[in-house]
Amino acid sequence: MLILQPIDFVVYAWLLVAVLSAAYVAYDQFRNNPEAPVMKWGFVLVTLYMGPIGFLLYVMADKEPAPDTHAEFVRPLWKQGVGSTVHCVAGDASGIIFAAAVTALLGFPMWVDIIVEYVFGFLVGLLVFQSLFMRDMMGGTYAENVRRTFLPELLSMNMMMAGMAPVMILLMMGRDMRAMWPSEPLFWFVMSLGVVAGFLIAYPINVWLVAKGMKHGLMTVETDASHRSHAHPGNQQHATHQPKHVVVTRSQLVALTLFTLFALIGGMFVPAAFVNLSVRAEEVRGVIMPPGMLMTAETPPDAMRDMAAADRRLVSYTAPIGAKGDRVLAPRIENGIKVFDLDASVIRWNILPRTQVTAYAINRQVPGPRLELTEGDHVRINFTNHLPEPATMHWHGLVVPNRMDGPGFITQDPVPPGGHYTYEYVVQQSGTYFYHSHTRPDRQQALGLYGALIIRPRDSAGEPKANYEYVVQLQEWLNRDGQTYPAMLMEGGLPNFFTINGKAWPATDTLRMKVGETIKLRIIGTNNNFIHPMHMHGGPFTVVARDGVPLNPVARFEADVINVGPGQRWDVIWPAREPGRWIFHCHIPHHTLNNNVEERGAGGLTLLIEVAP
Ligand SMILES: [Cu+2]
Repeated sequence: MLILQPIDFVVYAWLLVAVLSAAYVAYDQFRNNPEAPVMKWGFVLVTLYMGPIGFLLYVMADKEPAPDTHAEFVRPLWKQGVGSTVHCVAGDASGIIFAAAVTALLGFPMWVDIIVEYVFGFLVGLLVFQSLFMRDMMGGTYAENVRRTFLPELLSMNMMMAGMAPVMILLMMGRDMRAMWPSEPLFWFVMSLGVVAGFLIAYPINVWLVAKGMKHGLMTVETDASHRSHAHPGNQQHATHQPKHVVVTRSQLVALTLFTLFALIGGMFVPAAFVNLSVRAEEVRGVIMPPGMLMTAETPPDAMRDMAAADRRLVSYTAPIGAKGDRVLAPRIENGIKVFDLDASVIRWNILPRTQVTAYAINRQVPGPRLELTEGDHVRINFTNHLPEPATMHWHGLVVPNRMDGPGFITQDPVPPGGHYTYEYVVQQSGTYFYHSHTRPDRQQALGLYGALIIRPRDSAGEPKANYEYVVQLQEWLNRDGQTYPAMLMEGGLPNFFTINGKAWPATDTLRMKVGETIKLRIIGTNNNFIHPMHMHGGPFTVVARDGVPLNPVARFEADVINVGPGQRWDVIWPAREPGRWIFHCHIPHHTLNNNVEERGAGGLTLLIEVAP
């Protein structure tokens, strides 16, 4: 049992208490309490559904406090109302919960679920719990009991569903849609909360029905041997056969029926204004949405899956805290072809010593491995997809045969989970490039599917030289409460962590050089959302290439800020002029914080260059 959300502690505790409470109530009812069998079963089921609340109701309203005091103890009207509601909830909720589980598994849209749940709850309540069980006590034929209990059952069920439906709909289709799927404990917790709401809403009308003799509350089974098998209503005044002074008028019943129908329709259909009831449980099973995402009645399930957290239950590897991405991947040479194997999977990755993200990674690192190539190379890249969704790889900026280009559904079928695709081409260019997923890149690239392609020219004579070289890959992350969502520049999707080569300051690399030496930074906009104005302290750099293409000597220019847009690459050469600690950082200050916290003077997109004299 993996704890994915703080609520999970509550869920597991609640379900455990519910099972233990129900076990106790079952033991005590059948062992000690002189209650009618139908009510014994009712309390056991209701305690299973309502956990500690069911246990509380049992002890306060039905459990005999001392021998031979049951009839007296259960006489007050409020307790009789509890008994009547328990009876109703036991039948109706059993039907509703069963129908909810089955309709979810059968793949019906949510609006069909709700209607099936009502019908099923009503039928189980009427045909099983009211008519069948009560016949034993009230006598008469089954048909007579169905007729007699139809109206009270209808009124009670309407109120029950009026309370249960909005709670189920709004919580099942809220942020954490694990609640949509019956194999998730959260589903049962939400059902539980729905039953509690239904119980509260249905309680007043049950009190009235009991007071008017139209329903039964608690009963005491007489200990006198001659009456042993007969149950009697705890409150004799509220027997089935109405005493003469209790008058229920036709207009009261019509008004009540209309009122409960109105409440029912409101409870079932008002939530439709807020959530998309055409969603089927299997389309969104297990997804957890970022806090603050706008979800309306029009939000399609595809959009929900797109923005959902990477599923931590699918993590196949946890990288060591100090692991680094962008490792150079050595090729196999087969018949003169450079062969690389790229494997995408879900991993846990530290962007800071204390901060882990759930990442879509290539070869278990973020960024993915660096492919160092030379102009003219014939390369073959075997891509294997171990992600839970289809993916493809795109070679950003390279001239390749169209079917090697990678946009999913456009040049190729996306590689399904567990599938493979072989990309093969001759490298015709040189410079700074990168690769990234081109199937749902808004999601997959944001979760980490990218890596550098560094291509040397066949003839490097004309290339501007530097003493050192360093690749800078930018990334934005949305990581909250242990969940990693794909960062998107929209409501609920804004990033709170930022990384250079998979690490946030102060975990980013420290570069070391001496005064008079130069370093070439190959800056890559591997991020999805922001244009990052990358700024160098300690004097300007010279921009020598853009998007992999060298600038003519006359076109090179000096600057100390370069705007790096998503997908853009800049090669810059910086001379170390003065000794000391010089930083290279994004000039949007929020991007140099870690979840809005400054650590050791910065955060996020900050790199330190230590220059020795
Ligand atoms: Cu920035």
